[in-house]
Amino acid sequence: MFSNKDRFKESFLKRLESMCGKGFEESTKRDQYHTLGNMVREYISSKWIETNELYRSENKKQVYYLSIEFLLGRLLGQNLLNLGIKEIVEEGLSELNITLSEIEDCESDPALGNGGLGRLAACFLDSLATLNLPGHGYGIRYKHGLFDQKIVDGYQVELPEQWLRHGNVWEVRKPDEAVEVSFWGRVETSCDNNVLSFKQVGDQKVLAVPYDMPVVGFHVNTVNTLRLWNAEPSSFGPNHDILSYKRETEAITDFLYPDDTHDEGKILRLKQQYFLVSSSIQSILASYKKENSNVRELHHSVAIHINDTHPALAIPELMRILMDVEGLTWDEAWEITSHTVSYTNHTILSEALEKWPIYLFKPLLPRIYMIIEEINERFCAELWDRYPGEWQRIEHMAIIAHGLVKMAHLSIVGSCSINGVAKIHSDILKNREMKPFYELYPWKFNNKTNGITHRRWLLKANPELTAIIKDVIGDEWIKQPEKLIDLKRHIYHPALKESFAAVKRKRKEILAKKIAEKNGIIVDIDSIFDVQVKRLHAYKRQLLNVLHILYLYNRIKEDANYTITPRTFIFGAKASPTYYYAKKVIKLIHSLADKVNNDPRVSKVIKVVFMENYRVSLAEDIFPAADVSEQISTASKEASGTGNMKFMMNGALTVGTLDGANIEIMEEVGRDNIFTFGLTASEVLKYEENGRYRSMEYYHHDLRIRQVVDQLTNGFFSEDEGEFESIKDSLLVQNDQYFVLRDFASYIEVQEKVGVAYQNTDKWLEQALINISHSGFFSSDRTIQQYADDIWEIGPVALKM
Ligand code: GL4
Repeated sequence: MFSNKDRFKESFLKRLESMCGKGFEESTKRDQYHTLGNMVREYISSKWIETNELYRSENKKQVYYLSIEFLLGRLLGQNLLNLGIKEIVEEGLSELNITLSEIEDCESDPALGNGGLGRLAACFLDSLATLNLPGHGYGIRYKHGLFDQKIVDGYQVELPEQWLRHGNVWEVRKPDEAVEVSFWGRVETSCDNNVLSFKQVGDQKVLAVPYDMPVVGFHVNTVNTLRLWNAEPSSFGPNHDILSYKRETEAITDFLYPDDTHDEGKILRLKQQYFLVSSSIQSILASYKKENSNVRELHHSVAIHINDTHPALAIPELMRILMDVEGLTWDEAWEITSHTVSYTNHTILSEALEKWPIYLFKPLLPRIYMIIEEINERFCAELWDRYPGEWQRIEHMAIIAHGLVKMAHLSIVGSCSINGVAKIHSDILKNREMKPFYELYPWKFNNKTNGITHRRWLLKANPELTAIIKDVIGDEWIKQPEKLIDLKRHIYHPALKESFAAVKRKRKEILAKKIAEKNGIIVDIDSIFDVQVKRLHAYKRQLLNVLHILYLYNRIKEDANYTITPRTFIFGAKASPTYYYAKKVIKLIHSLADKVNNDPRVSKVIKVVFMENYRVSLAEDIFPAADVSEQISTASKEASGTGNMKFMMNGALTVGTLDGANIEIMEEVGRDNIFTFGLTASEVLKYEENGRYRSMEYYHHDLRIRQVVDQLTNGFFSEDEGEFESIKDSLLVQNDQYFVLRDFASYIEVQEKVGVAYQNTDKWLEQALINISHSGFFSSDRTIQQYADDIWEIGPVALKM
């Protein structure tokens, strides 16, 4: 049905009639989306089945990537691209007078993740399949993904996200593979022939039903699986109060928690975590046992990766099944578990380190708690042998201490590998945050710098740029992204610069049109599109950006001769619904936008735009249109960042601190092709240690700072004067935890350089092209190959094309 455009058109029209019961003329765009989606899914099925059969027959090692979030984004366009049938479909549709993008816009944008951590998991799935690696995702099928953001009078309002409202063409429900997950109850211990056995009794059972989604590799036959679990009442549920049992059960997979940088100390969140882990481990073992008789060999055939600590209960759960179900001894089970599980740490922010109070944990998961207690006792005994008398060290490293279960410690002790997500982050883990663990297990620690899939973030999001690159260096780079470096030889060719400038301009026009439609703001295509899109968080310092704009406003107002390269400042960010400060910053951005955009003189040279409901599909419109990428976190706080890579790949220049992967971007492109500023990570960490930073001094000594900080509360904004007082307090009363004022002068200075640099169009274009040439390193194909080689020890298993 996809062999040529005529066959496609014919099947499409036939299918539309049979599926929707109407002819093409009466059909809606959604009917057309459903028809095409179903055709594509069907086309995928045979490859999907073959891949699974091949994995079974080859019986090579496979990896299972457990993640509480998969921020997938829309799948139709990506699947068409990866299957190599996008052009045929486009041609066929155009003869029916429809465009693919109109149809794509009918697909909901599954937001089963918060931000970087969840999006990374989605990029990894794409790379695993493309590299023909046997690797599958396990996650949760949240009924409602991350909330939809509405802005009302400058304030964020959250609406429930409804991605399943019109069904999901990509998923296949597999009720036959459902498993039961136990909560509550108590553990009964019995002793037979000196062998202890444990049984959870009086527990409440929840049914976990898998929904499988195909993960299509790019131009290969591999189709891996993303298995998302749905919680449903079990037929072994209670026989009284059925309604509340049903409600409680279904609540487990109702909502995604809307924050990833906060430890959410709620019992429902712990239920979600165990639900994911228990169902996944049961499913992994069932599929292993189909082909293998000896569970003692599990770690030779299976790698289980935990994406941050949210799935850390995989460790005690695997122990439980190996001992209580398979009958292994503790030592046997531990040997297998600790060689099967590997762990990625994604943040050093202390508020994100998960710690569960025992009083919540133990009643909900009594057998799991027992196992963790035993792991802890044995671990502490080991420490005691190694560090006799060092009570403090042992207390600090223990898995259970002060009434809390520390998930990061459990993850380190029970894994064979612990990695950070950028060089500097991995170094901070080794030398500071997790130093005692590094001293104990130096071989476990390693770095895997994050990556992004260039198939979504370049090929799909920016087909215009893709075409230019292909014209100049062919298409080998698509399979081997490091070959993008071949572009570098051509950056001085006027023709390349011209065509890149034309594409950038075109994409800026497209974005400007959206901004005009959605925000009613007319922006200047010739201005610098300066973009900060990411979750709203104090450490990411959207406030620094805002204060700089306010400073520019003041300069323009005060000095009639002040000249500046015109700029459009574009923001996109969701704030966690309970994060008061973050929501205030969103309001502040809107108030600033009102001031700037409505001032006749200022708005001639700068504009401020906040794009509502930032999400994957919107990101695909934003990155290709950006000139400047704002990566301005307080050094040491952003573990890696991945937006930075998406901007670079689309030819934006970075304004950034020496934080996360910005450092590696600088190493790739060279100091001259990135704008860095601010404190270094070690300077920040030193300040934090010695407590010598006084934000008040910067406020008093720098008039520019005093003016913008005072404007937060002196009636400059038309709001009530108390509106932004808490923001001012964070800077002065709370001594500016994220060093906004400390980095302010340096930020102004580097931004001036950006303005000047943009005037030299030729050089700017060369620099943008240098960024693109070096972006191959940041493909998630490179990252995944490193995980496969160094951590999982898996190799490709490929069907012939
Ligand atoms: C994050 C980091 O904050 C971010 O820097 C990183 O790029 C991402 C993926 O590794 O993980 N950690 C958490 S928590 N959320 C993130 O986005």
